[in-house]
Amino acid sequence: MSDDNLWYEGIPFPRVFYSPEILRKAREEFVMKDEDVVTVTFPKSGTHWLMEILCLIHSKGDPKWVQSVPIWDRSPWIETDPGFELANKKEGPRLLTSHLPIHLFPKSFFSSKAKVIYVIRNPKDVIVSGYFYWSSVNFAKKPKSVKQFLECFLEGNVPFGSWFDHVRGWVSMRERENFLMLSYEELKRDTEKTVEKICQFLGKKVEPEELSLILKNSSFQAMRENKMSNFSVVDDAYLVHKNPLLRKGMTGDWKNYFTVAQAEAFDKVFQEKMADLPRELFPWE
Ligand code: PPS
Repeated sequence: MSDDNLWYEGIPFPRVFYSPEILRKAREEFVMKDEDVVTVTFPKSGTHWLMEILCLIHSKGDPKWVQSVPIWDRSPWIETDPGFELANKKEGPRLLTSHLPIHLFPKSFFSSKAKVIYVIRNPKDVIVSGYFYWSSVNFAKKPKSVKQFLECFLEGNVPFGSWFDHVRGWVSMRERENFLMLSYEELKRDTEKTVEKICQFLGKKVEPEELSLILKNSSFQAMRENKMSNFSVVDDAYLVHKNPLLRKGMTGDWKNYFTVAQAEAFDKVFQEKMADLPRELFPWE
């Protein structure tokens, strides 16, 4: 099992499930359809949570689908080797997923009416979540410590590259009608209101009892227990620790891992790189 990253166009990718050929095809050849709904995130920002919510909105809260089909088959990753093939085979309105930065995203999206929902999360929590995740799987280079992962993160030397570039790129889409930007923090703070916002964006009406089923079946606890969403069906060869995905599911866990000096240094870089963007885009402390 490789313990390194794959580099493509100057960006590190996990070595397992990714190839230059499919990354090129995802951008140049993937045909986005007007009815597609795509979850897009920088890793560890709440991707799987949104995927589960979208699947449950689709099934009107009925958990049968989310409990019988692996999450990556319900909403395939456009840029992975298996996901690209599966997404191409899917008929009808598709749920799709991507961690791609905007400049590597399928070109066909930009002339389509397909909808993208982009989730951002406090990057300090993304770092902590990422440190534990990449240490627990055999997909990519393993970080040695939170400190080292933080340094690599600031250099953009982590899977999918620079968080700052990823966010800047996607945030530039925020005025588009077919683009919705959400934060992990708002999903946590008021899940019900955020799910209603998603339904409105999708033009879907859900009844109150359907909404409560969506909330119940996409909760942290329900997802942790759902073998189709909690990585139980991932081959053991890829895992160092069981259940690397649903770790804590909280906001502000960075406070347990960052030193005061590290937090201050991070805030300084954040200020320098993101100063020109409205602060309200980043709803965390
Ligand atoms: S990945 O592998 O990049 O796609 O990971 P991603 O799904 O983006 O992020 C994983 C983190 O999201 C948390 N998570 C949830 N939080 C609250 N509620 C629900 N239902 C939920 N599902 C996933 C998960 O616990 C990871 O965060 P950490 O901080 O590591 O716990």
